[in-house]
Amino acid sequence: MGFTLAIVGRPNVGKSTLFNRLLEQRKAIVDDVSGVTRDRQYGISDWNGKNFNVIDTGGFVHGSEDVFEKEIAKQVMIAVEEADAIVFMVDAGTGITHLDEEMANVLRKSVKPVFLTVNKVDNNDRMLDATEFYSMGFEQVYFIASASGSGTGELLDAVADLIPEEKKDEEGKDELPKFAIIGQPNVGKSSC
Ligand SMILES: Nc1nc2c(ncn2[C@@H]2O[C@H](COP(=O)(O)OP(=O)(O)O)[C@@H](O)[C@H]2O)c(=O)[nH]1
Ligand SMILES: [Mg+2]
Repeated sequence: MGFTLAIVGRPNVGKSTLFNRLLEQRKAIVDDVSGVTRDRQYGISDWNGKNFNVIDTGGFVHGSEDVFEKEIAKQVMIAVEEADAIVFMVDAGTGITHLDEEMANVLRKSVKPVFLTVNKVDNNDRMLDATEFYSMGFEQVYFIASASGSGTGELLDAVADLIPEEKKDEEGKDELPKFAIIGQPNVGKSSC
């Protein structure tokens, strides 16, 4: 199955834009309307020669504020369960919102690494505003602009650092397992 990175955050912060950038294809629907990506989307990305799965989580538009928040909290928990690491995305354009705080409360309880990722840091002014997100108390904070790709390299370096190297021999070829399967043929399924 390999390493899995989940992108979570309230609607419209730019999760699908980052997801598409990681996949280098426009798979997720990106839209100005909140909650366009309804379901989770799965893709495979690679960085520094390391492959990993990416989950783009959706937002929800139906229901009361209460239902909405519960659904988002549920999504976050599912993503956290499925993932090895989490990109928690927030928006430098809007600053910290109530929903960001709610999600942060869920994510602070996670034992998995969380990268607080402040998106839409398009320019220096935005960078100044974005520093308010340090107050959320996450150890790892990254400032990016998914639309242009600015800052995404540093984030991906940090993600890739968590992924173990695949074993290679001196010639760079994938190392084959150094054991043989012995026994009578066709006596049962191999468990290897
Ligand atoms: N200014 C700016 N807008 C962005 C950036 N990344 C995404 N957006 C815009 O934010 C809106 C929501 O993006 P989307 O990826 O659908 O957000 P999601 O709901 O979190 O998946 C779209 O209009 C994007 O073009 C960015 O780095 N800078
Ligand atoms: Mg989306």
